[in-house]
Amino acid sequence: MKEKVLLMLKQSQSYVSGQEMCNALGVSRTAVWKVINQLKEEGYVIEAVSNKGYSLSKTPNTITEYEVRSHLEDSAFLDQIVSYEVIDSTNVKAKQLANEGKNQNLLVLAEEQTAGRGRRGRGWSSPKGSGIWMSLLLHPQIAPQNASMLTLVSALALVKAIKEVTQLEAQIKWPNDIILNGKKVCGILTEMSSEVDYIHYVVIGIGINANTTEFPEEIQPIATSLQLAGNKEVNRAELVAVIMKHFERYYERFIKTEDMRELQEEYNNSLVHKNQNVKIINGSTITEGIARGIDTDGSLLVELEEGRILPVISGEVSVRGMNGYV
Ligand code: BTX
Repeated sequence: MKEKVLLMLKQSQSYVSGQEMCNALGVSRTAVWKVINQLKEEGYVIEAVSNKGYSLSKTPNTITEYEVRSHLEDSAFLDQIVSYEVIDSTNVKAKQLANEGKNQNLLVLAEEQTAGRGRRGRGWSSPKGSGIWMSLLLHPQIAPQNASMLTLVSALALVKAIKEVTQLEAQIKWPNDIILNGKKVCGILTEMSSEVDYIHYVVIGIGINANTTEFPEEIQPIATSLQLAGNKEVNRAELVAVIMKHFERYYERFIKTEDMRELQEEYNNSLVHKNQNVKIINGSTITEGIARGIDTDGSLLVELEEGRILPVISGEVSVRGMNGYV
């Protein structure tokens, strides 16, 4: 009902009368009035003029299901979108929904996460209203050992979408960070439930500092946002929709071969460390070399001093620039 009222307001060039809404929706005037008030509480600015009706003059910058849907082009890719004001973690929610038997492509969105998760038990700062905290639940019929490449596929979609929406040229820090001006603007956490040879589901968690302007002290040196980098507020719902559009395209190309052969070149062109010295940190072992790009299996090819190429598999390693994070 709320969505329908909103749609009528958005589609109308001027005022929509209360009676028109009652007729179209088959409800009472009081019911329409209640929905209008709910929308106002959510940040929609709606003018009510007697004898004319209602008119929408401002849409809030939110990532609710209906705002995201209003930017999605016709696509059958996403079966369901669910959005929350506050949640512990969208990845946890997506996994829960999968375990409850949701076997569709589903997107979970949240305005705020109270226990946002990074890799290997680390946290992810997810303050209210400024970022995009979302998880995509998929059921790809691919070999489980190839699923980690979905992080790379997602990274490509993020770079492309950021460019389309903000004109900013972000880069990828293999395997799971998106970088702007040497700082982290997005992180990706891909999780999976599988048997040895069969995937039950994959959850791709994406955290984007969209309009964040202040970060907790401990991440200030390494974190930035799209707004800080571009000096412009980002329409978050639009960005989510554009990410999904590009993800769908890259995903289709990846699924055909279950490797990165079609996407390798584009990926390597966006690699922040391409042809740069890097440190590969594996526990207490540090290996230095020059990052040359990814291989078709998604590993990072690092040229060692003696000329040998070392394929680095994501998982336990961290990649760092020679003088710090990038
Ligand atoms: P990561 O382990 O590579 O990065 C986590 C590290 O990044 C933290 O230890 C901290 O140093 C830093 N960090 C924390 N918060 C931020 C932030 N907002 N911006 C920049 N740096 C930060 C990366 O893990 C994967 C993160 C995925 C987050 C998404 S949000 C939606 C989904 N749900 C969920 O719980 N996680 C994912």
